[in-house]
Amino acid sequence: MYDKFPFFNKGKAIQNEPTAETGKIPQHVAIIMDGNGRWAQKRGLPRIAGHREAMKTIKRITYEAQHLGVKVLTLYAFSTENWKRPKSEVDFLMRLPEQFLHSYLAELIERNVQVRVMGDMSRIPENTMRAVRQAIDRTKSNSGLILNFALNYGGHAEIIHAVRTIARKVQEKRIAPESIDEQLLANNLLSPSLPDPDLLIRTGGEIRLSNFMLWQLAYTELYFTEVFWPDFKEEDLKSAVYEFSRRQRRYGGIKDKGSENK
Ligand code: V0D
Repeated sequence: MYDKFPFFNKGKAIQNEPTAETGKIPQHVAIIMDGNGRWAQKRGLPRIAGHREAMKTIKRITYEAQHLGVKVLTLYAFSTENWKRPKSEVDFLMRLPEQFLHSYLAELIERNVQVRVMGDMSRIPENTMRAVRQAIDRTKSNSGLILNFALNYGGHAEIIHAVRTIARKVQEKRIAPESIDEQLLANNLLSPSLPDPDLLIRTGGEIRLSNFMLWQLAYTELYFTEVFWPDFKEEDLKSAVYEFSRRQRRYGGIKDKGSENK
């Protein structure tokens, strides 16, 4: 690994090492954590064993991202489509936020991580919400990495929600239709205060976005890997970040992001 990717030379500063300052480390990494059920089935375990293992990966990857200088990590934990799964699996999944926070919140606080959530919270069970709200509250003034969980999240639903909010303001004549632009729409999404993801990682071998952050991913570098999420290691995150920095370097000075189609 260190031979293939000299940037990550066991912390030794070498030329061209990507840093948060030179812009080669993605500020915002979003991850579709896929392959948990298949990871378990491959081992003859129930799917839920994969979800449990997935939480350990979240913890490890959060700290590695922080170590690399990533500022925001958004994780797709539950999509609006996931309600179609068997009730027993949905019930199990809904207990994971509580379990995750019970196991790791103290350590996240110690490491100055700020927990956030984006999605439609109206269908999330009350005890789950209580744990989530407490985590958000207890980490809200932390200044380290933002760990943003997409929970009951859907990209279409997010855009529809933004459009409704804007339509209401137009109806009330508080804004003119002509003043609706990209910035205004972005400001009404569920991630108004976050930069767009620089890098999207999808584990588990599927090569699609599955309704994740459709607006925000317009210019994001996409990275797909066959590795199942429970098997995704610190080295795999480094590989993705290395690939990102390589693509950025090739673009360097020629184009900036978003200029291709303008
Ligand atoms: C299962 C892989 C952490 C994806 C990761 C309810 C599917 C493990 C959380 C979590 C899930 C959410 C909010 C929060 C703290 C933790 C989580 C769900 C599923 C869906 F504030 N893992 N995790 N939430 N899985």
